[in-house]
Amino acid sequence: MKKVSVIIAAYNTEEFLDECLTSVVNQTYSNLEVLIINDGSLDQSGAIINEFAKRDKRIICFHNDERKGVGAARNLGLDNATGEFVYFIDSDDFIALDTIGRLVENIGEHDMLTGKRVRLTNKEDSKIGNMVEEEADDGMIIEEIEEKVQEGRVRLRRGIQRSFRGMSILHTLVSRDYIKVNNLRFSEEVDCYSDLSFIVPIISEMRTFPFLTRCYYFKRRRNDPISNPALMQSDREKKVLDFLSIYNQMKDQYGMNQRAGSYLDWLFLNIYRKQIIMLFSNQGCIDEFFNKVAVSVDKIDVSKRKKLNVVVKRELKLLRKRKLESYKRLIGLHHFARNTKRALKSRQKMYIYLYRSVFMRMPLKEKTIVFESFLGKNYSDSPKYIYEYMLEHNYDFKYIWVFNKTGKEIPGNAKQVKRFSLAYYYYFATSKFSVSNSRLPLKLNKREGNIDLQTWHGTPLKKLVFDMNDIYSANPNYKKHFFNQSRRWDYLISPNQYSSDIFRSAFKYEKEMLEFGYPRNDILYKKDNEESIQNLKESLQIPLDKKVILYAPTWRDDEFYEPGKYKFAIQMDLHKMREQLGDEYVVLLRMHYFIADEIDTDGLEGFVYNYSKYDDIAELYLISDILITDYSSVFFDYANLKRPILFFTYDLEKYRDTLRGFYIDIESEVPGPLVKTTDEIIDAVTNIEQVKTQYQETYDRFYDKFCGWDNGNAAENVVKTVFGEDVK
Ligand code: C2G
Repeated sequence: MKKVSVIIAAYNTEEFLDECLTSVVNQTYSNLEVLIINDGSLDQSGAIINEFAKRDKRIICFHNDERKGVGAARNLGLDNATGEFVYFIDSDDFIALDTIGRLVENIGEHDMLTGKRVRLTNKEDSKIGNMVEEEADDGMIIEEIEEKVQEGRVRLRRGIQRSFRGMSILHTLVSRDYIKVNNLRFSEEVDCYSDLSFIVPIISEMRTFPFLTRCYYFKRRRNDPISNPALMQSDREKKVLDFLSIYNQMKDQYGMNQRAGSYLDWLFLNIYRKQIIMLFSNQGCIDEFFNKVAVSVDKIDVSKRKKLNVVVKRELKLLRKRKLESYKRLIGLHHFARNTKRALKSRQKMYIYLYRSVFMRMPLKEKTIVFESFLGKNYSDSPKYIYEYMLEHNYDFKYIWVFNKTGKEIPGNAKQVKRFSLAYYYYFATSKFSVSNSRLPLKLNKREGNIDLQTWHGTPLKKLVFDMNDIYSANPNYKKHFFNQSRRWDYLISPNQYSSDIFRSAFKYEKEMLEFGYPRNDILYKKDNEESIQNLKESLQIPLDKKVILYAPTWRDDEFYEPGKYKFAIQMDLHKMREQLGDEYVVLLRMHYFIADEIDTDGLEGFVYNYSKYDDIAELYLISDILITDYSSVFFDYANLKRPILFFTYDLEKYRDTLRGFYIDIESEVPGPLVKTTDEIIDAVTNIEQVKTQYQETYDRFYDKFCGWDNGNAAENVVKTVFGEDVK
């Protein structure tokens, strides 16, 4: 049984190491030596590696005190490897259980053998766990059946066109003799593309690159390029500089070899189109980089690249002739042409084009404010109360409200614009102020002079953005986008000290925090009286002789049709509740604004009222005698009313432990019982006075911690701070 040296360089990958190392030590092929190089990690990676090493003698660890780079780390692994074969895996990836075994069995006389690298988005990770096992079992059965035709399953990929282009040293079993004879090493001068110095000599040597089907390596797409970027998520400048340096070096050394030369040129042109042009047109670093790029362009064999696009051809020519000014003009022209072409593709693209090239150049209107709440879904939340305070106090501003459906009946004479209409872009480009309770789309840019007031939309229970672990989020770009979008906030409203602390860490927010409580909760202090409540009940057509239970749950990250459209099925038996509570109570249903499912209330008329589409939940709080919720931030607001709250947490374990993680201990800190069944709900409602007494102390503590800043004046304080007292 031949020994395989598995080489793993690790730098700050504590979240993923366990999965990576588990997949290696549990390989069905056991004759391994696992060389792990902890390259000066600042997190718990070192400890995790040591833990594994304690349990498995095949693991050999190296700890660098300081980061030396992935090239040096892998070379250290190579220097210490003793196996017949070497296999590289990244510390944030993982492999199927039979991967190494199948590579060894099938490598035959070849010097190397590779298999399929599957790219994962974070969402898929949980599913893949099962798939790896299934694939492995399946793989082994087929192995037995196909033993005789094994050789046939090694496909030879021929020709540079298909084989070398996506080549990576990851997931490739290489004979160590071959590495020694050819003196293959990783570059230690660059961070990105350090494996080119390993790969290019191979390409110059080999005609074909053997590939084994059904042999899997899972490559993770990391989702936190801000606090913990993967190497290839480094900034574009660094990537380009590293590339140019290693490209030049390789081209000088191996350029005369036809295969290696052509591979390097192909790679250069790819990076030129995808990275360098972007660097020049978006970041405008032409002066700085022009000569460096030109030196590399000199090394390209253009005569061999017949299919080259005319535009790129012309650009390369100017680079070769060192005509900086003409090159700049050409890049500008191409940038313009590209944008115009894009603009003509759809109405939205045209609007964005006009937004960028016309509206953003118009003067900024000092006295205009754009308001938006819950992505244009309704007229509600803190933006509503800030707006109404300004109206009532005669502030001298022009107001714009963004809605998905315009024509809403709202006080004042605000102009209503449809979200993503031409007017929307116009007003966002030309208004000095914006007030919103969630992020603005990435395509809206901030201008000099713009002031953004971010109200946010709740005290966090569920972990947010940079406090969320890396694994369960819907979109791998979520953290990066969030970071960029939140850089434009100038003021952020915080409802309590607890939230201020979390916003600082979870949003990496460093600017001014407005610590006055939530404007959206002012109404809970100003209108908590019989008359207002009665009026509201009448306008909502709720029977005046019944008490009201409000059920307002949140959404589940893992149950969706598409981003922003989530599923929800009510888990309480409303018919049973009607039987047992119907004489005294009615139920208001209020789904989260992400929920797309229509709730079926057939046969429950007169008992269940669905107010999921109602604008402002604060008004529903006011008329409710009991709130039932789950992990939604609504209970932090509702607690201002000091009325009873039940937590219907039938899926607590999954929600807390798998999906999100909480900031507080829900079992001991929340001001009401956690109930899991309809019977428990009915029981708690029937004995609500007892529940109140039982939770009095917890409630008081909770109120002090989370509601202490709310007193009915938040809107006033916020408005005076941000807009001064500029009244008509
Ligand atoms: N909301 C509502 N109806 C619901 C749930 C929520 O109107 N059934 C409103 C409330 O104003 C609530 C806000 O939407 O405070 C945020 O809802 P959450 O359920 O807390 O969930 P999410 O939108 O993920 O925001 O820091 C807070 C977090 O960001 C939570």
